[in-house]
Amino acid sequence: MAARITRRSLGTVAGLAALGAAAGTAGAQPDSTSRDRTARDFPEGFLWGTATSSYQIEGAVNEDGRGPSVWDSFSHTPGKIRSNHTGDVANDHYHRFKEDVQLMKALGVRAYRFSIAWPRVFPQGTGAPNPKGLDFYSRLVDELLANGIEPIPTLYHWDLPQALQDRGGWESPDTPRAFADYAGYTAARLSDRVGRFFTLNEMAAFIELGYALGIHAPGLKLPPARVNQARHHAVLAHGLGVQAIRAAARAGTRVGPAENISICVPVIETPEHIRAAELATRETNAGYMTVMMEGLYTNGFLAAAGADAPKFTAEELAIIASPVDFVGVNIYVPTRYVRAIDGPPGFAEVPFSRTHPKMELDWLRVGPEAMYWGPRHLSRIWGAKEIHVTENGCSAADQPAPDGTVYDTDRVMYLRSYLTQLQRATAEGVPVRGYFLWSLMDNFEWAEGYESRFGLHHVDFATQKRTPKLSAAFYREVIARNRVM
Ligand code: PNW
Repeated sequence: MAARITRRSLGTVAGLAALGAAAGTAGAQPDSTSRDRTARDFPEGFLWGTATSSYQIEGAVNEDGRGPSVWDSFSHTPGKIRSNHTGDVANDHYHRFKEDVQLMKALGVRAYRFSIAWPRVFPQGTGAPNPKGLDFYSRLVDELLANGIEPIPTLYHWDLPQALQDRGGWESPDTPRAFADYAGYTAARLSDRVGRFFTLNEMAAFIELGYALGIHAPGLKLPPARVNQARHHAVLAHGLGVQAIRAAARAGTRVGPAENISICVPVIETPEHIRAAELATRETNAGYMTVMMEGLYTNGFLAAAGADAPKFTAEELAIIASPVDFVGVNIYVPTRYVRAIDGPPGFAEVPFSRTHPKMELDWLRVGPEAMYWGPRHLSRIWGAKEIHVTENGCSAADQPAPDGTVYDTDRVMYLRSYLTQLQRATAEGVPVRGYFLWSLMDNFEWAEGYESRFGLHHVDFATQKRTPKLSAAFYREVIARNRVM
């Protein structure tokens, strides 16, 4: 019998424990008879996971031979990060990873997406490897496997070795090659236990925010031609990385990107607006997903760039479009709503209403249907055969109640509405196979420091105490029952 949850018990920590107990007992049985199946069920074997990244949680920035990254430099530059926070200690995950694996186990996740810090493996970016750095990830992999959780590393989540930045960073044509060498080296040493790798996380974000807007590391505001070249090097790194991993890792190792696509949502779901949304999605991702899937820069992209277009060769385009085993996409927002228009380009943007709901950050506009249209566009526009939602989640103004628990009803509402749309995609046959909730716990939210909280677990950064929020109890139920709850 599931623990009985009363209105009174919900108001206490014991109440949250009771919610957990329900997931651990009767509630843990997925409904299996067809009579019980409803429009809320996910396909059998759906891969439920959670996600984090190295610089956001590890800390231990000077330990075991790790070299500095662009994020160390950036966060130590006064005025770049809210309250001048840094990732020096972060969640101290480097020392507490076993405890954190137990948090995952309690959630019931089947997979964990984490990232490997390049400057731990190659402190100078290239040259001599640092075996102690890779050893940390090897121990993490073992701990996950011992707890029945599949480790799925991302090879680059923005912490570029500072030594490579000093030689031009993503503006340098040598950086994609250096990434491929590091990716091949790392995959070769983990692929006895790791079967899937993601290459780079959100090329669109680290290039636009770091090289054009200057609000992320390395803090540059470059003119368009140089941004376009850096962007080209990022997608080239992805392609070279795919090839290097295939060449170096155990046969059968699977690999794909973890990109943040611009999702254009049809303002009304009529055939003509849907068509417009597809055209708009292809065009607005031209520098990233489109070139990776098609091996070409669209005419629209090249025309808009004009003399600022990146320099590239046909051979590079073929590398960028190296076949992948799956496509990972981070989905937070409907990037834009679009409608059909007569004449080129066939779509027009519909502005957001001033009162369009958003979560705790300005860019976090709520639009659950992005979770349906994102995967569906990948499948319809580019024929993606296996899709993973590599991130989804939100920050909220979490306030621990007097009992210490965070009752993040808004995050639960956000997740429930997005998962409902993801379920819709699976029910219509869109091949979405996995979902990784961002994030396991509150962490260093880049320029927002620790003040913006995305976790299923609240973290008290003074004591490093992790406490499950209401959303953790919610996600545990979703996973246990394999359905939207
Ligand atoms: C992603 N935007 O970043 C990253 O992959 C994570 O490291 C990060 O913590 C998470 O989402 C939450 O922000 C993004 O401005 C940063 O649209 C900015 C945007 C999107 C994603």
